[in-house]
Amino acid sequence: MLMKKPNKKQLVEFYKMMVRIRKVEQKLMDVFSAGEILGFLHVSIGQEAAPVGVCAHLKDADYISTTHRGHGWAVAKGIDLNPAMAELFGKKEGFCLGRAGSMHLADTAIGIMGANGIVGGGIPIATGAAFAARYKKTDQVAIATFGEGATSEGAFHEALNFAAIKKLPIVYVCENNAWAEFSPRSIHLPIESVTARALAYNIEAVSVSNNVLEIFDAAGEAIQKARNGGGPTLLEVKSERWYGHYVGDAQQYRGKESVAEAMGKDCILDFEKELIKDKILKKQDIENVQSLVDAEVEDAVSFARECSYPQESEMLDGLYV
Ligand SMILES: Cc1ncc(C[n+]2csc(CCOP(=O)(O)OP(=O)(O)O)c2C)c(N)n1
Repeated sequence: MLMKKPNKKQLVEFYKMMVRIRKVEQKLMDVFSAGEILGFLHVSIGQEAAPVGVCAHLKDADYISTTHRGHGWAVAKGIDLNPAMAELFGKKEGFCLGRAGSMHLADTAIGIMGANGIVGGGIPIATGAAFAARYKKTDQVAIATFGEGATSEGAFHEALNFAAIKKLPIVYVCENNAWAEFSPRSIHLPIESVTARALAYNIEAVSVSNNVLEIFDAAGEAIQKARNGGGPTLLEVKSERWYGHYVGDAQQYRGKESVAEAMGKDCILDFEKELIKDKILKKQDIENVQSLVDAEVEDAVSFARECSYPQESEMLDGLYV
């Protein structure tokens, strides 16, 4: 099955979405460091291509489960930046009334079932959503996103086994960024690529580089196959983690060369160069996109700042037991 190539309008949209994710997270790093956001924050700077290439094929009704490093996926799935930012700031006007924050950010109205602080925790949730879609005979698909570290969790193996047996409409997207918390891949994974793990469950697996167009093609095929009843696929993206595990982690355990090497691989800059070379965008268009997105992000932060914190008297609202 050959994927239709994205048209000019789509290419510009991909670029804008990647820039939006980058700028949202750069801003988050600033406001977090200034103490405006509490808790932990994990950014995916350097990994923007995967959510954009995959979510370009999704409808609002399709499901995704994300991880502690999931802002990019929520943005690419179409989350409204204002209530999302309010949620990250812990404010009442946030999607989850300020109770979820970064690690549980959700918007179920557009299929974002939530980020997850439990490594591998979102994988069975997305698999359950895919099972529900199959049971109800809808044409929805589910996407489970996770890092390579999560593929050593039992939940990953149980979910893949179940999805393969039931031929569920799901795509497992592993962002293999070579680090799991403070551990390099070489000490926690006996293989370089996680595709072998899917093949053990008779699940087709594809590995692509951190290039939005390659990801768009591979994801398109996998999603179309899932919608047509062809069952699950595992898509591995070889991506780069630029910053520490969380914002504030100085990466003392990681050599400077490794950080410089990762930062030397910029999926946004690479795409920008391609778009200029192919005369899709001019330097001026790039600047326009950048300032437009800057304004969107500033608006979202101003909105969040003006929102209110939940009151102590509301603390038990929404508790069922
Ligand atoms: C079940 C569980 N074990 C351990 C942790 C602590 N922890 C948080 S993130 C992380 C590493 C995850 O690595 P990976 O899945 O590769 O995702 P990445 O951080 O690279 O995006 C670990 C061990 C946790 N949150 N949950």
